[in-house]
Amino acid sequence: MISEPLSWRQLAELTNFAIDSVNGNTNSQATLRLFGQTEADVRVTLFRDNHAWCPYCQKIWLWLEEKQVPYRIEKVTMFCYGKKESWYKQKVPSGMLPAVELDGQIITESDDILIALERVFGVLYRGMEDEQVLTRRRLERLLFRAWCGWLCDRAFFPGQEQKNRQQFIATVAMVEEALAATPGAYFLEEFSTADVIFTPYVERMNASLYYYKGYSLREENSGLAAWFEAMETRPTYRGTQSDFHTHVHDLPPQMGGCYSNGEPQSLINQEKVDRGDWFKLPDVSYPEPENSREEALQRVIKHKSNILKVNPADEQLFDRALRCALTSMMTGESITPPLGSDVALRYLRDRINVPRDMSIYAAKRLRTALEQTAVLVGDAQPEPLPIKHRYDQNPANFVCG
Ligand SMILES: N[C@@H](CCC(=O)N[C@@H](CS)C(=O)NCC(=O)O)C(=O)O
Repeated sequence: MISEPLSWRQLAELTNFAIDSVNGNTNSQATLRLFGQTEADVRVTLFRDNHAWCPYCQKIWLWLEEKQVPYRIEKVTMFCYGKKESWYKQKVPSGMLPAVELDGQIITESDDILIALERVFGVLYRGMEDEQVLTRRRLERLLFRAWCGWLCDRAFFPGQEQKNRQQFIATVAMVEEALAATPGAYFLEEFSTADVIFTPYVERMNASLYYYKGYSLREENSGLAAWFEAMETRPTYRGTQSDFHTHVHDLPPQMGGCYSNGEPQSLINQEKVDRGDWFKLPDVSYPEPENSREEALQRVIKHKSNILKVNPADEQLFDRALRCALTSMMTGESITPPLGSDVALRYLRDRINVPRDMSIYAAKRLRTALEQTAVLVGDAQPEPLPIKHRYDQNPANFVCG
């Protein structure tokens, strides 16, 4: 039984988590990816958003990782969470993401980017303009529109919510049919560009419909369930994969609003996503890696001074509270944090961003430790996360060497 939290030095001794960001598995921290090649082989720079929230960026990111094309990464701020870098506006005046620089030429629009990359590096099983891929691409856009039509509609008129839901479910049935038509779990006979195209929004649909509409895409559709499972066998996908909490709170500013239907199941799901148990959410199904706690600890230690700085609480009070939570995460011992630190701990709980900060299971461990420590001193909640912007996540606060 211990009553004092470990010091930062003692905590640091409990983790030796490290990744090879350049040649190891797909990860959100890399600024250079070589896949065993040399810097002289790099012909591509990917400009993507800082937080890994932009779905179109995820598409290009995943494709480059699957093809193991050596590339550099430049991270850019999205309008909804800070000021767009002027150097980027000089390259891409609209400021839109993603973009790539391929042999010195700037290309925008994710589909055009993939087509240009395919011409140089070859296709991912089948190309963007292949008839079978084109059919899947059209289906993905249909699903996207049905999703927006449900998620982003306030449904003022009687019956509108039900109509939107039915429209979405009818479109999902077409997706299920397409998946059932192939021998394996993917959209074509093998993993391909078609899977890359579906990934970003299907992941966001799974999270947002669960939370705002009480509808569990992954649990209610066997084809998509198998597809997610197959995707999660790929280290490339695992490296780009986000979680429910991150998505449901990054989407509103990007989508111009996401509207809850207020139904009992939605309220239950909202409680689970916001307050836990995060291990009971259908956002991941592969087994938890053994070192998820070490990963979470290492990531907090790395960004400790910025985490303390941006927290609204007194720095000393939060320093101790955070060490209580981390000690509890690593040792299993509950240690009561200072009175008044419950809001501060939950402020951080709400801002762990997957995969930007850490992988999905590490985030679940850290959120759980923060919540279990906070509850020892109170149930006060921080202000709800903003829905029109996410300036609270301005990357300028986290610039580090
Ligand atoms: N059609 C474009 C859409 C790209 C797009 O909408 N990008 C958004 C982010 S998801 C963007 O850059 N918005 C400007 C910003 O948020 O800064 C594509 O496929 O690349």
